[in-house]
Amino acid sequence: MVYYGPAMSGKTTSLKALFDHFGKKDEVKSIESTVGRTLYFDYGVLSFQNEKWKLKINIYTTTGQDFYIVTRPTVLRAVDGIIFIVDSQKSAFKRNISSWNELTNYFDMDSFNRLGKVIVFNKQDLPDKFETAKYLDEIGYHNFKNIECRKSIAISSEGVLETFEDTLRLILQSIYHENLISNTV
Ligand SMILES: Nc1nc2c(ncn2[C@@H]2O[C@H](COP(=O)(O)OP(=O)(O)OP(=O)(O)O)[C@@H](O)[C@H]2O)c(=O)[nH]1
Ligand SMILES: [Mg+2]
Repeated sequence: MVYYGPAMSGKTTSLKALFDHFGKKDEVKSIESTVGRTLYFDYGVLSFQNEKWKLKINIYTTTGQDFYIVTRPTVLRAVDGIIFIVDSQKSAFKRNISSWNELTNYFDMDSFNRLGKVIVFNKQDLPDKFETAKYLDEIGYHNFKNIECRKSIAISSEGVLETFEDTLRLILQSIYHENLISNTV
């Protein structure tokens, strides 16, 4: 799973809040500048298991800073699910659009549709937010498959776990439909 989105939208905060929920905040590895901006990525692993199965999920963020744009396709290699963190402030509207267009350009339509994707309107605690519908119209949301959206406040962990669960469900549904998981009893 990869957290993607424009600079400063809350990707690192979301990933850290997720790991904090599972008591694993200390296990997140970050490559950061001295002022706390993501240089390359943040990375962590979450594992879940019962008697029958074991699931290991590698989770990354990308850097939103254009100076480091070359690092983004590397992080996207072999991705199964994308959590797209939108900065909901009006002032960030255009940057959210460019970031989405950049993301879709890394894939052909079939591969992109196969990925589980959740668009997250973060920073809901702030005033001066744009309408989510306006953003979704602009990116042609209804043309994409395996996609959902929700809202979050990453600084207080609101919506972060739910987003993770939605993304995981979309990924597993997609894998199931591709017959990569067999329905054995
Ligand atoms: N008010 C508010 N601030 C937030 C929220 N989520 C993140 N922030 C703040 O936004 C700033 C950027 O957050 P980061 O998580 O570092 O953003 P990022 O997307 O990882 O940024 P880059 O790695 O530089 O692209 C920080 O000051 C966060 O505290 C939120 O839900 N509400
Ligand atoms: Mg970051």
